[in-house]
Amino acid sequence: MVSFSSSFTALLLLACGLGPAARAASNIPFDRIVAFGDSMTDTGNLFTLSRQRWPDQSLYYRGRFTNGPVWIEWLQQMSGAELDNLSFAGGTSDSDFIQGTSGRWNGVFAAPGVRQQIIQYYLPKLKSAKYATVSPDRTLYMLWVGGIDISSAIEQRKPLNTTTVDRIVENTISSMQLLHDQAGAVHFLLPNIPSFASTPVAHEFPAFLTKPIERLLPYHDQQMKMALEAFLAKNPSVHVMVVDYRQFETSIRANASKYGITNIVDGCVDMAKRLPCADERVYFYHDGHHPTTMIHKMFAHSVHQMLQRKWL
Ligand SMILES: *[C@@H]1O[C@H](CO)[C@@H](O)[C@H](O)[C@H]1NC(C)=O
Ligand SMILES: *[C@@H]1O[C@H](CO)[C@@H](O)[C@H](O)[C@H]1NC(C)=O
Ligand SMILES: CC(=O)N[C@H]1CO[C@H](CO)[C@@H](O)[C@@H]1O
Repeated sequence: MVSFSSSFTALLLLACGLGPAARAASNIPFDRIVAFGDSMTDTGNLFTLSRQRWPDQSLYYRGRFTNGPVWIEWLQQMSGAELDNLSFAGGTSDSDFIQGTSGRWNGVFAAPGVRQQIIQYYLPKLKSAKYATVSPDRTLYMLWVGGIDISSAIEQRKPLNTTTVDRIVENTISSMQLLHDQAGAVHFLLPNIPSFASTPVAHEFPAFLTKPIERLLPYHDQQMKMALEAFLAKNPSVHVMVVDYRQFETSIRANASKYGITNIVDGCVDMAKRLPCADERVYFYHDGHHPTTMIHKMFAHSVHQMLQRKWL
């Protein structure tokens, strides 16, 4: 059965309850979520790898790159599914393509890319008895790939053009194929690359640098869509849902006051002075790159609704 659910249309943010109501009783058609990606989804893997040196515990919540749980944990809570999280902050599509890193004051740590997260961390685990009972048909594979390839290319002064994006797309598809062939993965969830220009750090960059990056993001969406169509034609049992994260960001920004958000420009913590933030709830960004846990929760809520609608 071929089914391609592209959700590039507006994400509906129905009464985005942030209180107890957000913990919906209903479920998604999966028992398990396996997640690969970067700091948007890391729940402490890089923290463990860095022997608890990064991220800084005085400014971040328990190894998360924000002030509370990240979206995949909120999604886990909302859905009741189990979470197996292989995401590492700083993870690119493939460390052999571009080596991503994460760190600041206490050193810089080389992060496993998504390909390495699969080969070095996930596939070996599948051999253990615990996984014998897990059905691929009840498992959702989440891959959030590409943002770090782009930011690392800039930082490392590597070429950044459509050829770079083509490689990111190829690497993503090849990771999906690997999961399909080696783990029987048939359900994939793929958020697209977050906006770079709207992050607080981007304000430190000249527009001639950020504009071309923003232009590469729709190109990535387009190439990804074509590559996914080919991937689905080759692997007819696979289902893919693409989530438009940038559309989500846009709709939050456009309606910020409705959610009590008064600052969509700055990061809440003062990274230079290493001061925590007084009231995170009015900020979109926790630091120069990452949204607050409240934004994570809103995103999880949208994805939860999409999963309920689309996969049943
Ligand atoms: C991208 O940059 C690389 C290295 O400079 C170059 O080899 C490649 O041809 C460029 N691609 C495009 C589409 O311009
Ligand atoms: C802002 O919220 C309204 C509903 O209150 C919605 O119709 C609109 O699409 C939202 N704006 C954007 C840009 O998503
Ligand atoms: C919070 C959480 O679920 N963390 C887990 C993410 O997945 C890794 C790998 O399976 C576990 O070791 C973590 O405990």
